[in-house]
Amino acid sequence: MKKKITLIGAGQIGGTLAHLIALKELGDVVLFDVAPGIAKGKALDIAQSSPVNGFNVNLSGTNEYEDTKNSDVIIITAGVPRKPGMTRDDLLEINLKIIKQVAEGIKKTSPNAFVICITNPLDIIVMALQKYSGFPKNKVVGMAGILDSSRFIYFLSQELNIPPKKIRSLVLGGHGDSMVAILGSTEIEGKKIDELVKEGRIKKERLNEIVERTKKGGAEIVKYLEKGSAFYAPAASGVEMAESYLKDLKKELPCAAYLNGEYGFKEIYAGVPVVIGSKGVEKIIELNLNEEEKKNFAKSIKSVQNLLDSAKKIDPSLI
Ligand code: TXD
Repeated sequence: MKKKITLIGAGQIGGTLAHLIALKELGDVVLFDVAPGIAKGKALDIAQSSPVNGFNVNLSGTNEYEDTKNSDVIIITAGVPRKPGMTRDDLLEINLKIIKQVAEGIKKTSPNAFVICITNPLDIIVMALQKYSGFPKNKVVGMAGILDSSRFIYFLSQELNIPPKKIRSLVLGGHGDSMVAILGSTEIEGKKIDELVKEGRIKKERLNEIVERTKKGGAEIVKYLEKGSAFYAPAASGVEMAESYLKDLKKELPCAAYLNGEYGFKEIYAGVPVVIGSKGVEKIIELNLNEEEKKNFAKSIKSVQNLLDSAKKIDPSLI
């Protein structure tokens, strides 16, 4: 039985998600957008490439939730990007309203779906989505950590001239300037990064510069594009999560997941390593963080909490 994957938001990331999912033949794709022309146009355009790339999945576009019913996976990118002069709180207010609308739509039509949220400010929007939809907490997860970790690994691979696949690392915590690169778990060809520092292959100062560049990874792309934000790497990251669920791969992936005491925090979503399989978020992996990592992780959670407090002022039903 072919799987059904609904993409709520057919913009830059939504369109790229649809293309990648079609090329990997993960399932039939329904693109949903309040601007129906975008959804229908992108679905048809990608579908017309099927003879070239040989994939055999159906793609359609709509602005009716009825057309998305009984989806196995829903990936949400619906929202507005931050415009010049817009504060994070302005963006939060607008995207909270949008995600409430989306939650209403999907809970009526696909109550058993695995839901991957991408819309920013990610850590809060994914939390609001879970509350508004009432979906089980292990079936609602945020995409950010895979992207942040991928950016960090890419920068390290460029610096050390080593293929990205030979580098393992994790960037955890909130999806913002307070994100935490877990250097204690960073390995280059099986060697801990600290050993490379000791060997003089990379200076500590240079490593710290790469960590800072990762934190600003999204802003760097925005600066180049001028209009819009990153979408290829975010889409690739979302597809990895969807594939792990659909194929029960039980991959260990850094995602924004609901903490219920793990890492010492409760009732908050934050970027942590999780196992994603056919049951959704099947396990939260608790790493042995060193003292500095613990401190930075706690700081990152605090920044998420602060934004959550703003969200609760905007919509008291989130309390
Ligand atoms: O790592 C991450 N999580 C981030 C997330 C990485 C990059 C981008 N990040 C955020 O994803 C970004 O700040 C946005 O909040 C989302 C989507 O980014 P994208 O670049 O795809 O934005 P677009 O191109 O503006 O697309 C958003 C679409 C657009 O077509 C709107 O018409 C549609 O969302 N939209 C809606 N669809 C359905 N329902 C409603 N209510 C709605 N409102 C807008």
